[in-house]
Amino acid sequence: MCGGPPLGTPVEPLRKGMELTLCQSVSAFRHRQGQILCGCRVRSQGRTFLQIPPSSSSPVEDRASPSVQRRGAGDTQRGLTGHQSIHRQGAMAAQPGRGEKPFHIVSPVLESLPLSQAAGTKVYMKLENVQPTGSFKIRGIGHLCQEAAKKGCRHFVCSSGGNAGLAAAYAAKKLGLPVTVVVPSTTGPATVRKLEELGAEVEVSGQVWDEANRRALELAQTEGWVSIHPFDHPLVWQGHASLVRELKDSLETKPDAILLAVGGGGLLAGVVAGLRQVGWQDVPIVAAETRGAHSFHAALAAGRLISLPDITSVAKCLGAKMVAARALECAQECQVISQVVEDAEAVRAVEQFLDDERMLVQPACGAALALLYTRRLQRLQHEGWLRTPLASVVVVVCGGSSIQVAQLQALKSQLGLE
Ligand code: PLV
Repeated sequence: MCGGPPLGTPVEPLRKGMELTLCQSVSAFRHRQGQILCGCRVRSQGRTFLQIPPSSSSPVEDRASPSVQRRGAGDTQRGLTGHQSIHRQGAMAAQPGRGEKPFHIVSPVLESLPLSQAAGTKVYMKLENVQPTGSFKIRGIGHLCQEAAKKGCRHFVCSSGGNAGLAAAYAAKKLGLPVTVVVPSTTGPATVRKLEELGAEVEVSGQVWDEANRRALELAQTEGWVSIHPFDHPLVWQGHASLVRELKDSLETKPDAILLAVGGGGLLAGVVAGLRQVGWQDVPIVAAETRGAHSFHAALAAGRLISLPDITSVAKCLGAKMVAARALECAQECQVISQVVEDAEAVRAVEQFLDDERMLVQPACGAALALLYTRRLQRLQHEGWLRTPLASVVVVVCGGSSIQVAQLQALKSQLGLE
């Protein structure tokens, strides 16, 4: 982590009525309405500045050291230990494929009229819900599994809220290797069944993902077993980065923002890696979480990694009590605007999206869609964090397989939405 000015150092207000303070360690700003907004670190005339959103006139000088300390690709990560580790030196430079076909598909990019109407700007959907196993996870997890197999892995073990496990099971089946998926008790029986149908051995351990992950790490001590982390690994980010390269290929112009959901931060890290690869690192990212699974928001507010006491949100697939350290680094490298939505907003967004686009996604994905349906973009524009007018934005429809119509109904009743 870089050293930053002490917490509370005043900076010039962006707009009348907003009280901003620099957070320690990360280039984040706080203001009254509970949002966290981050600026890019930029260099000018030999000095480092925090670039603040477009409508603000004066950049704020960052008195932190210009060299941001980053964890090297070879450092220890959660999910890979000792002899089970894949050697990750230079992993970020590796391109997926290298003569071998990845497991994900090039997903469609479609303009959505209902979402565009709701957001007041052209909205493109990157449809990751149509990937094998129903979410973006196959991009990064598939890539990590392929690389691990090349290095002689004999058995995968993956902790998961559901979707990472499904991706690992799918990849393992393709690679002809056994896989154990450890899920918390909140992962429903339908998902466990799908995992078993894909040939995975399923173990239920703990009530939240973090507890399941502890068990997976124990199992990963077994000779020949490799831990497939659901979000905290450079090869996972590298695999997810393909999503942005596809966007660059299919969109005529650079979008004015990318909207996505954050759980442990793997998707965020992948999108940031992809933005750098295609030269789009100035595209702001709006990162959505649900309240009760808002570990990224909490970390930005504190300027360090924070462990939430519990996961109380219904969006269990966003339920990592602590995000990956890389997620915080991403907020130093790009403009990342963190937004917390209520469970009810995420679930309503799931239902509205089903009506509008005839696709059923998990509340984890509903969190990103809720940004559009609840006029958050307009608010961010009004406050100067996003440009006005916006030409177009992309929402990553991250999908999720752990949802059925009956479950959506149950969630609505649970949240009093009927
Ligand atoms: N879900 C992980 C972690 O769960 C899993 O094991 O499936 N959208 C969907 C549909 C997801 O399944 C997830 C992650 C995310 C978004 C968030 O992605 P991340 O973790 O890369 O930020 C506990």
